[in-house]
Amino acid sequence: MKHELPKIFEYNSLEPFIDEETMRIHHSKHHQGYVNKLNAALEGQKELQEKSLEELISNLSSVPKEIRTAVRNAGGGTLNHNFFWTVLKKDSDFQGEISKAINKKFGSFEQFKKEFSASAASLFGSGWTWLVLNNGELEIINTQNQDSPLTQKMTPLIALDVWEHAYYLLHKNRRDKYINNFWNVVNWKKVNMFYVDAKRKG
Ligand code: MN3
Repeated sequence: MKHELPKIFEYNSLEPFIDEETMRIHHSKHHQGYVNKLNAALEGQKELQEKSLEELISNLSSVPKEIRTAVRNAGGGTLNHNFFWTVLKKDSDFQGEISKAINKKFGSFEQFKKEFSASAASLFGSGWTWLVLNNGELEIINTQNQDSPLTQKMTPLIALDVWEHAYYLLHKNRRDKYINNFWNVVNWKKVNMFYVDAKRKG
């Protein structure tokens, strides 16, 4: 089975916080590129093609060495973007169990945003900033390149793509402006769903 680029929301629906042109290129070129490279890497690998991408990325050591790096990069790139789009939405209020858990863990919503933003700003090179559930605890982590928290047995709840391609068209080198805007497009309803789900599974 081939992996496919998921259909997502209208490219202009996160304006003015994330612009239409960035969304178009990010989804239809960058994300599509990862999907294509993943399918190319899995060519002829019947058994691996049957597995879900989550399964592959959670167990990279079970992927044959010759294609492990390709699966890690292109598979991670595919999965990370699949996830990223689902936690983006305008006008979503900080809500639910996740809001209580964040307030408890970080002291306040403002403090959480401050720590997450600082983590994203400090990431050197290309990568992602995440809010994850790690052994039942909320944690902010960075991953390099297209590495996924799943590989480290952590469950992603929020993702922020801090590759330059995610903000350069609108903000040029100003990653801080992109990070500030991000807080206007977090889909808290979805994040809460992922949190409740992960908690239930333990
Ligand atoms: Mn990206």
